[in-house]
Amino acid sequence: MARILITSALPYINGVKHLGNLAGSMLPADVYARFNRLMGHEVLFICATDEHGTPAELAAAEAGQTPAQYCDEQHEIQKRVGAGFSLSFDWFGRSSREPNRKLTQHFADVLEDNGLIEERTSRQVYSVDDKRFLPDRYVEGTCPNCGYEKARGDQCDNCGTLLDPVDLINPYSSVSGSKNVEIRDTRHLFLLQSKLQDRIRKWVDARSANWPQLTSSIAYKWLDEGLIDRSITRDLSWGIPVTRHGKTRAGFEHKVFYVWFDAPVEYIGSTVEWAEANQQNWERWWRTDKGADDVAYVQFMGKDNVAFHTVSFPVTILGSEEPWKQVDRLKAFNWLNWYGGKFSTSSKRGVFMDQALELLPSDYWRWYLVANSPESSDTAFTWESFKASINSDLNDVLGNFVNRITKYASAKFEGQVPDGGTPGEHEAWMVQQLQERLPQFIAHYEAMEFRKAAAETRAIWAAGNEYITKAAPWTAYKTSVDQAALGIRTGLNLVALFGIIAQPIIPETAKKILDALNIPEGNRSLDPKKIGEGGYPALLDALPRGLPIAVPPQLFTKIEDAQVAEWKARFGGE
Ligand code: B3M
Ligand code: ZN
Repeated sequence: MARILITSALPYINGVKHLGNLAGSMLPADVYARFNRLMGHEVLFICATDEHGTPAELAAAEAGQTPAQYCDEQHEIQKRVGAGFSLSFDWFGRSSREPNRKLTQHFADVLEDNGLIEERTSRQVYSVDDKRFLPDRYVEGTCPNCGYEKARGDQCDNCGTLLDPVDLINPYSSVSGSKNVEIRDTRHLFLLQSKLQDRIRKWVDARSANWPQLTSSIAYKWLDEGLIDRSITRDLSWGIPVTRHGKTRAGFEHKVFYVWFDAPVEYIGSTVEWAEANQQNWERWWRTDKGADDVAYVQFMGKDNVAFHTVSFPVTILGSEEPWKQVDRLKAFNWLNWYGGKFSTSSKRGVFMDQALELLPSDYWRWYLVANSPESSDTAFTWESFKASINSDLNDVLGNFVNRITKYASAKFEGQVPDGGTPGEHEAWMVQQLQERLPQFIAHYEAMEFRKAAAETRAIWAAGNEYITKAAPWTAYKTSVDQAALGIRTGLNLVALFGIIAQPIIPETAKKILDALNIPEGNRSLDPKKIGEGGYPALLDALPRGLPIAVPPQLFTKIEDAQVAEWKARFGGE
């Protein structure tokens, strides 16, 4: 049994996330956590809301709330929506809580002790009309790289370049719109990343063999460009106060740590929250001197977050010279687009997580988003492919099979797993299919190839359909009840297996199936040993004869053209 620590990129607090955000970090992380639990491993799955920084302040101001009120409310909303999608976090924390504050201040202290932080005077955009400095998104203007006119101070949304607000052309305040801005001097803490350039490269070299191409190419692009010292404090009031050895740092009374400095620390902070709430030990997951050296740590995120996790956060961790657990495998995702373009809150393009749950059960979305995961390239959500995938994969291939077999068992075999019959060539064929496909299914998950894992899941369901067509118990019943019993018994065993392998992606449906078959909680995992060696008895004859079974409640309903037309009008299409 392995110990696996899984973190998803922390959803930012400023509003409910869209399906693209879900598909690119939280959902695959959840599927991977569920898969590993299915294999009997010890899993700790951690997430949190990322609550600091200018976007939170701006969103709170727009909502007419203080940042603290706004974050309290939005955290609850995101937590509820995450639960609605069956995201099985062991803990969903908040970067604004005490553990993250303490840890972040601790890292700043040790980094400074190690000569990696220094105070510097830097030039910042100052708004004369707003009487304040304008960090990050508080200032907008024209991107010096691509000419996009609404680039934010910290990053251009058009070309993706990370920016320094003073580099913007024609800057203006996003608080008031005022163009009456000037560049003034202000003191900030700088993390001397350039000093760790060689160490970070060696660290990446040692790990990148375990990383998908997308991850390592981004890491090397950053290293090749050269690491520059960066400011890790901001002129803001909402955030983690800047201290030195426990006391407010002189001259930094109105400053806080930069959100990207504290956000990754919350992976640890959230684990501390979990440990405190559950009388657990967080150090055995995070301190290699306290048992964490046998943990496999896997991170999930969209491609825009990769540089922060392969370069910036490692600077914090390695620079601390403390025995922190570091990431082993990092799975990054491309974009899920909405038809040809981007999801957009302002122009009501695309479905957001809360809206999705109002339309259909979470498993429909989970299935589609995993089966079409933006793994090797950007992909597009379309209602047409969504409908096709749900109606075919879930309704026809899985739902109908489960329904047909359980109904027939209820009607003809007193709602029990029937006895009788001798396995023959059809059963042998099915065993062979499973012996071929189940190891593939496991291998795809272990490689974190989610599309392939979903395709293999479907292929196993489809093979079951083919088996039942060959065995045709309904026809056999007319001449031999024993022969029919064999087909239905094998079919019921397939239903159970289908439910078991469906758990990572469609957990609600899987539960309905396994509950209907009275499979005890302890028997819902997958044992790789049984696959290779067990043959027919282990794979297709595991349910006790006479076990009472029920017809599960209807698993899926087909999506109609009329619904697609309505949703297209409401959420946008091509
Ligand atoms: N909150 C994701 C984003 O808003 C960011 C991830 C933090 S992970 C430590 O782009
Ligand atoms: Zn740009």
